[in-house]
Amino acid sequence: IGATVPGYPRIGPGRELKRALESYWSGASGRDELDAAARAERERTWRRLSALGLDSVPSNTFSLYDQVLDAVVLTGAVPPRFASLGLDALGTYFAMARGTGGVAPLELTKWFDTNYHYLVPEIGPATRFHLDATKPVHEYREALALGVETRPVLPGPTSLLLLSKPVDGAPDGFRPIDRLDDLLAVYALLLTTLAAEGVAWVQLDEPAYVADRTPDELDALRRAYERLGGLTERPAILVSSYFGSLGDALPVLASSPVEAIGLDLVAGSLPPEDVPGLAAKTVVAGVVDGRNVWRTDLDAALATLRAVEARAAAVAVGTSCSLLHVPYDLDAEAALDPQLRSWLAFADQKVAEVVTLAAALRGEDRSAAFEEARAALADRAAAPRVVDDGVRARLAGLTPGDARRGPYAERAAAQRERLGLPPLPTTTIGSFPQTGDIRRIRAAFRAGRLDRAEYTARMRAEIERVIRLQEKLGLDVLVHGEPERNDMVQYFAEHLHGFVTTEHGWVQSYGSRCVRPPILYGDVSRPAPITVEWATYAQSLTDRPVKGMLTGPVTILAWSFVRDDQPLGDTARQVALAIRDETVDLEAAGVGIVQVDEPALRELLPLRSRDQAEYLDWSVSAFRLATSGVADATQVHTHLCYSEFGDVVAAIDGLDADVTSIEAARSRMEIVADVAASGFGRGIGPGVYDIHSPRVPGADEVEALLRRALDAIPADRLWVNPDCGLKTRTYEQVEPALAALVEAAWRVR
Ligand code: THG
Ligand code: ZN
Repeated sequence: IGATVPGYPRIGPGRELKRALESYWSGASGRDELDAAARAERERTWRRLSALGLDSVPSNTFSLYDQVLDAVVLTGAVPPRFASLGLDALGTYFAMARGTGGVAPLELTKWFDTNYHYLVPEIGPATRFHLDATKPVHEYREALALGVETRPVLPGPTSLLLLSKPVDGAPDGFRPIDRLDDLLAVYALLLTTLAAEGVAWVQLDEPAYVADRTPDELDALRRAYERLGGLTERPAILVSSYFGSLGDALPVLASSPVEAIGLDLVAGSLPPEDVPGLAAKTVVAGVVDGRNVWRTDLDAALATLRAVEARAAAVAVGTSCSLLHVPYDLDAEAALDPQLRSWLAFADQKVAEVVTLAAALRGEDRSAAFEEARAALADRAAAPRVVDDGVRARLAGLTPGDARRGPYAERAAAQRERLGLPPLPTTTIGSFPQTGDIRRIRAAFRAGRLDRAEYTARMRAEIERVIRLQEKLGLDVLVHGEPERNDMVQYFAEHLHGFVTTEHGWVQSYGSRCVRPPILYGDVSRPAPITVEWATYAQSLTDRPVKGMLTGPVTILAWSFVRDDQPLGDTARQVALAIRDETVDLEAAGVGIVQVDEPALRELLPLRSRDQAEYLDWSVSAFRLATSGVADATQVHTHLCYSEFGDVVAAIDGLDADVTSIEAARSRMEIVADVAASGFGRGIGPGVYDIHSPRVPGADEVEALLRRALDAIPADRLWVNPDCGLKTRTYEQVEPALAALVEAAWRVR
């Protein structure tokens, strides 16, 4: 295999695919334009990866929406509600991704601990699997016609089922993995088909096995690869893993008949020396970090490769995971300062590192590249701009008391006195709809077409409009609406020291949606107040309390590229201090409620349960450090945006926020009972309507949800709010929905 990567970005270096998709969906362009854009991106990728010198180039890593959705089509597991629409293949595909006229799309969920989201297949006892190998076969031929022999990449059968959910109405106890044998028949046919095409190697991804797995699930892995490995007509099989160590799954694969195993040696560790069967396998050693943007320590990576060589029949070199999670090319960042640039590697630079390492491993002289890497690493390690002695001293001087507030009962009494809110207070999560007008004003200001005074005046006019609307609707705790922010993490990163932002560093989040994660390279501090001016202006307009809105330290880390030269917990405490400064300044400016959102708290939870307690410890401490600088009478809110709380319910309590808002509408308030049963004893705002859907709820419906919530939560601790921020909705939807929310709260009061 030599030098390779498990995957590569596909949205296009200039987001060409995003534009082509959105244009196609809007009806502005047709099928031919979409196909041409997709073909161009595939061709560009294969030519680029060949030119950079990979020995084995992947194919089928392209997708019009999501690689797991592609596998639904591959295996025929299209749920009947889409199959029965009578659409063509592409129409059915996008219906599963985005829904259509009353038919709900597949559920979108987190791809392991990354910021990518995949579509969840729905598998039931009646799902009829059948092979549709059109896409991988077509891409293989397409690349071959360009002169590039490729290795098709596909989700492995066991991970595909473990990432699926049972169809609605499946019998109790049914698990998608129960259907493994039927699915294996399809994969067997797939491998035979690929062999007939002349495919030499196929890559089957089994990342589900870097998380804790039951003996039963390990046995499924064993059965899968005994069956597929035992086929007589098949390509050589590379089973790829990433985002951690395979643990008990490694001996299972090593003793199966597959030819090669891909290991993540960045998030995971070197395999033990005595794994039975490993000495007969090729190991594709993922020594170049596929998820972060730092230049690789080539000496350390080469040493790791030599250690793998001692344990395996052959070693190939790869990135730790697909490069989907990093931007394309550092060379596109013309404005990036040269010193920082010399420390970084984006996808194409990582491919070059892989090629260099493979050559060095073969004994070729690559000393110039190694020397350059050494010099850049030494420069980074010694760079004054990475270290801020003031921040270090401040952290060193912290005591446990600095992350503790007074007893909740005393805080609650002081806040009641100060805020004078009614029972079941009504509020929103923070953002109001981002109209085209707001986006244009921000863009004009960034481009220098609007001066600061004019920009401030326009933003203030928007804030005033949003405040008056909330007063008219009768909400109790108001927000300024966040018109000045694009992406919340990018907004804070732009205002903090220790971060740099990119111009073109887009990374796919889901479908055509991208984010541009900031790069956190040095000690973090806050040079000046960030949100105080907007919040105090909003408060000056009204007698009702206005919440100050901030993003928490864990979320800022989760949605940035973080430094790898110190423990994440240390970085979190630095960010926490910067946020803490902002909360204290908001309080001093007369803001009585501060909300610090942590929507990504669940996202960074380690995949292995043995690592989770340590994570929850530092993440919860960072939040508390960020929020404990204010007086008892200042009310601290937080918002967490997901509905799976099982693993973190104790941590929510540990955050010690006075009020926590959570997603609850889609589960019809079931989650509230779980939270109450955990002993949670502070204010809670279970979302009473689902903002992810354009549907407007009625007051009766919201009232019923509130009455259900009151079964578990006493009236003096229940808040009334939507599920999440209103940024993606329109005013036509938001106004009647909030009116219904306020009306329902009045009835229940
Ligand atoms: N910010 C960041 N990460 C996130 C979210 C976020 N990860 C989880 C979740 N929210 C992902 N959701 C989205 C939703 C919308 C968009 C991206 C991620 C989106 N992006 C614009 C686009 O692709 O057109 C670009 C936005 C911009 O101009 O900055 O719409 O909220 N960091
Ligand atoms: Zn949310």
